[in-house]
Amino acid sequence: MSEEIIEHGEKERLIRGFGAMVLARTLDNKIMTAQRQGRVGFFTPTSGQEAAQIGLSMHLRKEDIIYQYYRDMPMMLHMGVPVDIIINQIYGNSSDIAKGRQMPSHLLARNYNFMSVPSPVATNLPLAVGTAYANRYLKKQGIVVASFGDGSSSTPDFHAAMNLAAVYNLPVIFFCENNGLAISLPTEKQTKVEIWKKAEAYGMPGILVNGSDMIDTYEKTREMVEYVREGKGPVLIEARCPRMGPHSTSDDPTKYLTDIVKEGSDRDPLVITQKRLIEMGIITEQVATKMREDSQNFITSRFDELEKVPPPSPETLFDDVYDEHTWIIDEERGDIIGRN
Ligand SMILES: Cc1ncc(C[n+]2csc(CCOP(=O)(O)OP(=O)(O)O)c2C)c(N)n1
Repeated sequence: MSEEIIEHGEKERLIRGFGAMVLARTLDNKIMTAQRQGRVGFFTPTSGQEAAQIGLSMHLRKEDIIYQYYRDMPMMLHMGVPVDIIINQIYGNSSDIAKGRQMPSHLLARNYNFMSVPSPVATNLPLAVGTAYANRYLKKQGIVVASFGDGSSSTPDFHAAMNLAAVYNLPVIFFCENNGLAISLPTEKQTKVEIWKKAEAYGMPGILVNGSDMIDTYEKTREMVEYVREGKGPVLIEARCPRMGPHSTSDDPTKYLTDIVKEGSDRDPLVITQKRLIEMGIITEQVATKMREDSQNFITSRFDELEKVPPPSPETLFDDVYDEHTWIIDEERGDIIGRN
């Protein structure tokens, strides 16, 4: 299988994918540290889920639309969303495309087809289905990806979205990043059936992949992506990718999780993927070390630089509420910036 990949001239793609994994991990660690230093407010770390996201997104194209969830920063980086767009949102500063108004860590990048992350989990799934329906009606190219965690599969929105997508044969990839927990609740305490198996109940194919291995995910999801692209209907992919840290910067995982995957251990997706790439002769140990150093320097410099960007000015709070300001808005705005 792996030799097949090299023969197809996909070396560059694998290197790029691994590079995005390294970059994402570096940024993730940087944001976590900065949050502990009081420099940013809140974050939902992505460590442990890089290989799953990037393994899938290696099949995606620019025209595809992603309804991501709050742990998909690695996928965004891999799909070309500039680091600055992400860091500005993390700071919620005046260069933030969401103007500092979005819930922290709920990223968006509309120009890169990444929709805004909603806080109520799984509400992105029906939106993805609606978008796929609209795209087909408008004869637009591209497929839609909707990602979510294992806990989100217990919501009514998951079932409604899966059902509707299947009934209408819509081009949607339901991508479950099963990190084993919904905050502190283990997967086995919220569902009796493995998540990928639920596909059958709705009449779509479902598969399970090792989401800790970028190459495994890439190879095993290929057929599923092709199936959706060919207009055959939706699919459900479950990628197992154990969480490596807290749910968010607001909880202490040692209170509920004894088996944490440690960074640098042989269960760390970066270690697993790096080892495989070295074995395949695609990169060397030295190349991997250089990638990590370059990422570290790049992220540190962008993070420190963008910290200097001032917060949005208070009067911008009233922009975009209505097309034309009402007298109430003008009055409230006047209370903040001073009346004439
Ligand atoms: C509809 C809804 N219910 C509950 C919550 C509170 N909540 C926020 S994150 C979360 C855990 C979701 O777990 P999962 O879908 O497995 O994603 P993970 O955080 O593990 O990546 C919960 C329950 C919410 N945001 N929305």
